[in-house]
Amino acid sequence: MGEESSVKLHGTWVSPYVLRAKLALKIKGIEFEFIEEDLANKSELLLQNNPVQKKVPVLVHNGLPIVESTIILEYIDETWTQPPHLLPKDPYLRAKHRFWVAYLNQVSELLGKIVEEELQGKATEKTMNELWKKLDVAEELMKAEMFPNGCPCFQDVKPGYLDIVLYSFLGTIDVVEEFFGYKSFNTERYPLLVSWTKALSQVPDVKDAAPPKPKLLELLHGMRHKGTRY
Ligand SMILES: N[C@@H](CCC(=O)N[C@@H](CS)C(=O)NCC(=O)O)C(=O)O
Repeated sequence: MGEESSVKLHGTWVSPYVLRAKLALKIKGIEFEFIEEDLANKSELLLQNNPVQKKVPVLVHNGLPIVESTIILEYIDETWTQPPHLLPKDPYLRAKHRFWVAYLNQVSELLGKIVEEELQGKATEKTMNELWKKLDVAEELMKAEMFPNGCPCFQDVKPGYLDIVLYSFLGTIDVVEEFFGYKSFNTERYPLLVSWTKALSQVPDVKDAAPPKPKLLELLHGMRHKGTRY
């Protein structure tokens, strides 16, 4: 399945959730058409394909829409069954990966909230502390549980489910921090998370799909001017 199938991805170049789907398709070597959406003026096709959330990403495979980035990643892995596999085979390991992905989703939402708060004035200390505390837990407990032997390396291994989700929001945190003028995501506090993110940023598929920093900074300036993300 998949060889002659039609694969379309509705998204925006800047969305971390869309980046997940893009990366999964690239890593699995699946050809796809990317449809850039304007979230301030959503297309009829997007509204038809995701009438519940009206959000991107939406993957349309042979005319069938699939929504929610993590569900899209699992769908891709289950539909195109050739290696590399995004999730491990072992059910217990799969469960662990899913658990940490669900946790990272909470962190990613907090980061989105901080950007929104910053654009409207200043992020509250409460939200900021919540973010750093959640990352502290990831640094300590995800490391102990998933990487007791050190940081993952991508010389011979392709990024998988957990890597994609982590990179989708931590990959641009340095740009966000630079723009808002702080530097808390550092090696001293987050040795695993920082080196893991850096290792991922060197992977060719990731380099290809990641939003360019200057374009991202320009967008943040425009958003600050408008006071909102969309
Ligand atoms: N939980 C969703 C989140 C998707 C999401 O928040 N997408 C944003 C772009 S980053 C969006 O489409 N926003 C449009 C809106 O909220 O109207 C996922 O993982 O796919």
